[in-house]
Amino acid sequence: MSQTPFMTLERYIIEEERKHPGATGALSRILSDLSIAAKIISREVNKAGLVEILGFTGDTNVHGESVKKLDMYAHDMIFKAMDHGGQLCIMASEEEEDIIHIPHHFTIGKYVLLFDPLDGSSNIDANVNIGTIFSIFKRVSDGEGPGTLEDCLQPGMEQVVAGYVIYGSSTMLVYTTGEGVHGFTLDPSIGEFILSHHNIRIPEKGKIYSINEGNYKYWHPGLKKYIKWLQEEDRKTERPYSTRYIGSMVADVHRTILYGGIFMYPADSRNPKGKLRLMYECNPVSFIVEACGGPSIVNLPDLIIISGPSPCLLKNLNNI
Ligand code: AHM
Ligand code: MG
Repeated sequence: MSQTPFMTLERYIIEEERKHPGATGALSRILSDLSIAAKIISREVNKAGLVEILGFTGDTNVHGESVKKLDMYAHDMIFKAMDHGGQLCIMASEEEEDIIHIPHHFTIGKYVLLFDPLDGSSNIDANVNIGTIFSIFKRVSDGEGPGTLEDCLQPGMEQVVAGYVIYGSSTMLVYTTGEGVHGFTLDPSIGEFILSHHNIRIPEKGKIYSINEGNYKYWHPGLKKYIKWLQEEDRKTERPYSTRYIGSMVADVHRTILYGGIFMYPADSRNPKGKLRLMYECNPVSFIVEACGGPSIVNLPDLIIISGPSPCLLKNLNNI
């Protein structure tokens, strides 16, 4: 019999809260509501192969009703799960241009939620991993009324919680409050997230690099040199590295955290502003990576994540 204590996400966050006597329980309630949205999205993602039969096409159905795409469904589901918990004053989503107010008949809280409902959504039809990313801040605007744009546009350093849900061979919720990163795997038979990865630490060294090499032609010459260097043979520095690129940031980052290595999404001459969004993608992922021991450099518009302190790699990166 395994000696590992059986711990659900709900129980884990309650026990964590007990360690902080001043805690109000607000963050626990937010995480708990988010986990409900994650379970519902996971259920629908698992049915994505039945898209023609069950909907989520983005087209109009035979009754003339428009059928939502899965990413819009995920957006709506998170909003519905979070709008009435009484802990949030404002939300913002990658799927909506404007900030999202809490309906006036619900209690307004002290926290701000930013989310990317379904990251990597171009992978849905191919049954490849996708994910939900979230980031929580304390409100900075005065009063107890609705939150403002100022609440949403806070620097990444002000995040109090960040996490992601990866919908893959199993569904996993990973989060941090800045003290340790913990992963919970969904057991669909009982509908609970169970603690499966306690205190994840990024390995000191990995052997995988992850970047969209189709953009090679447009890269900065320094970056081209660095990637070529990773591909060269050298026993001392355990090169060449292998390459893995899924094209779903949550999945690529999740692998980098577990196996080590490098993940990058740099800007290039064709896309000088880069692709990843600071508030919905780079900030939360960087908070998580740093909480599990890896440097994550958001040197806008680039995102670079490297496993453990590796002076050799850092030296080379500095030469870019
Ligand atoms: P999305 O939010 O529209 O899904 O785009 C973000 C995704 C990331 O998950 C991933 O790292 C990147 O886009 C992949 O882009 P590309 O296909 O250009 O490599
Ligand atoms: Mg995204």
